Amino acid sequence: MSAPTLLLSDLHLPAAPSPLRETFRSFLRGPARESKAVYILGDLFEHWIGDDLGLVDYADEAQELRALHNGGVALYFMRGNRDFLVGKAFSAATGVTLLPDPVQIRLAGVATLLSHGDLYCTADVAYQRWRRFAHNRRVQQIFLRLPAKLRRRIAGAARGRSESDKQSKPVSIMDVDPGAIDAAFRRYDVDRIIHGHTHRPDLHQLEVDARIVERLVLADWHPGRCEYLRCDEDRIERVCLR
Ligand code: LP5
Ligand code: MN
Repeated sequence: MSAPTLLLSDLHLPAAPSPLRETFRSFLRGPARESKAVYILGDLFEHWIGDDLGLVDYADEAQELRALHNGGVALYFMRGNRDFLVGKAFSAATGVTLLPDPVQIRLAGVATLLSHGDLYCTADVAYQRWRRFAHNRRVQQIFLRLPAKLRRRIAGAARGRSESDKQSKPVSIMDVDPGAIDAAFRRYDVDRIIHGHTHRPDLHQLEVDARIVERLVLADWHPGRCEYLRCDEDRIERVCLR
């Protein structure tokens, strides 16, 4: 039997030392080493405000990823809404291939669409407006040229604002929009979508144009629940690290 493919997202690893970071590194030294490919579907980091700073703050993880890549495991990273500024220097340092969002692959014999997931939260209009601004190339270039201290201050302000805004948003708008998901199934003609972001791990079966399709939501990590998805040729399972 061939080695499995592993998927994970929403670890939100802080820049300070933490048990979550240790768990991720032991994942890279353990199960990941026995796999053929690892897909990280965004929000690996609490936030990423430039490869120059991130590669220093997360030097240990970068080194472990590089060792895994050198050992022959294919590594893929899709940017999330916290780490959309991960760039080419990260890829060069770690050997990780950066993926567009969404991307189609064949996984466990099924035509699958991988996404971070925030794209499909279309009812969260304030977020989508922020997303368009923050994904603007020119805005990103200007931000990345700012001094480190100012970038950290802006990121802190954005995180603070996000946390306070979320308190007053209806929970439903922070989930994916059913219409946006249906449209993605049709547009990409896939039978399964795997995404993270919403922190609502689940498996949904739905009908699109008389086809039964699946939406699999990855779990976010927190102390006590750190899990990844293991995909073999004929089955998919969630595996808990601790
Ligand atoms: O991340 P999370 O889970 O808290 O909530 C998300 C949405 N929020 C975000 C914002 C990020 O957390 C901020 C990350 C900072 C990264 C560093 C980059 C710094 C700027 C770079 C510019 C190129 O993604 C949240 C969703 C929620 O998911 C569920 O889907 O609701 O959306 C919001 O909260 C958006 C707010 O409603 C509006 C925007 C707040 C930002 C205000 C900017 C402040 C100063 C910035 C100056 C450039
Ligand atoms: Mn996210």
